[in-house]
Amino acid sequence: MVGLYQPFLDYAIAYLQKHLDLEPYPIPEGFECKQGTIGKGARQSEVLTTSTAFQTDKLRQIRAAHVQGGEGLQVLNFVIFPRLNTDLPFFGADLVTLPGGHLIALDMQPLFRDDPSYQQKYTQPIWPIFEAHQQYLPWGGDFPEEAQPFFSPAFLWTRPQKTEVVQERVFAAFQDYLSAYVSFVQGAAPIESEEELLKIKQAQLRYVHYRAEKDPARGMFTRFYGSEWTEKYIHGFLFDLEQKMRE
Ligand code: DBV
Repeated sequence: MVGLYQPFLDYAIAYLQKHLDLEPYPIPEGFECKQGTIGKGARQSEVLTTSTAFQTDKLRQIRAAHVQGGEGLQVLNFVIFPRLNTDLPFFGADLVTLPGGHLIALDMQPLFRDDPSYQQKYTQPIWPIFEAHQQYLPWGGDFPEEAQPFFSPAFLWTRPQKTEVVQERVFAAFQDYLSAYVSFVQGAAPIESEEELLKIKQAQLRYVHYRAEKDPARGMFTRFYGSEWTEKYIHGFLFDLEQKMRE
C-alpha cells in the first residue's frame, strides 16, 4: 500500500526540483532510513521512517521526515528552513494520521508574527489561497497557545474526518502553498542590514529551539526507536540549526 502522504512528498520534491536548483543536504548516518517494530505478537507491525533533504542558495534546509506504519500511522513532516540572510518564512507542513484520525497543519511560518510590514509581505499575498482552502478545511480546534506566535494568520489547521479530504483538499492546499512559497523564494533578496540580520538569526533560533523542545513526535519516536536515536534525530537532523551553529 502506498502511504497516504507519499504523493505529497513526491510532488514537493518534483516541484522544487523543477523550479529551484536543489543540491543534496547531508543526512547524518543512521537517519536516512530507520525501521522499527511496534506492538506484540499478532498485533506486531513495522514502522519505517525515511528522511529526505536538500538545500539551495537561499534555503538552508529543505527536509522531510516520512513515517509509515500502516493505515493507522502515516506522518509527513515537511519543513523548509531559509538561510539566515533572507527574511523568508518557514514552510511548515505537519500531516499526521493516527488511529484517532487526521491532523493537518500547513503554514508559512513567520519570523515576525506581529510585524505589519512582514504580514503585508508574506501573509497578504497568500490570503486568497488561504480563504479558498479554509472553507473546506475548517479550524481544527484545540491548539497549544504557546505555539501560536510561530504561525501566520493564514495557518491551515484542520482535522478532516475523511481520508478523501486529505487526498483531495489538503493535497490541493499543499500544492498551492508550496507554489506560493517558491514565488517568495524567487523574489527574496539577501538582507544586508546588520540589525535585521541579527533579528533574523534570533527569530530562526527561537523557532528551531521551540520545535526541538516541543516536538509532538518525540513520544512516538522514542517508543519506536528509543530515546538516544530520537534525541539525535531531533537535534541532529529535524531541527539542526543550533547544532550546526555550534559546529
Ligand atoms: N511533528 C513534528 C515532527 C513530526 C511531527 C518533526 C516527524 O514537528 C508529527 C514527525 N505532529 C506529529 C505527530 C503528532 C503531531 C501533532 C506524530 C501527534 C502527536 C500525538 O497526538 O501524539 C503542529 N502537530 C501536532 C499538533 C500540533 C502540530 C499543534 C497537536 C499536538 C500538540 O498538542 O502539540 N507543527 C506542529 C507544531 C508546530 C509546528 C506544534 C509549532 C511550531 O510547526
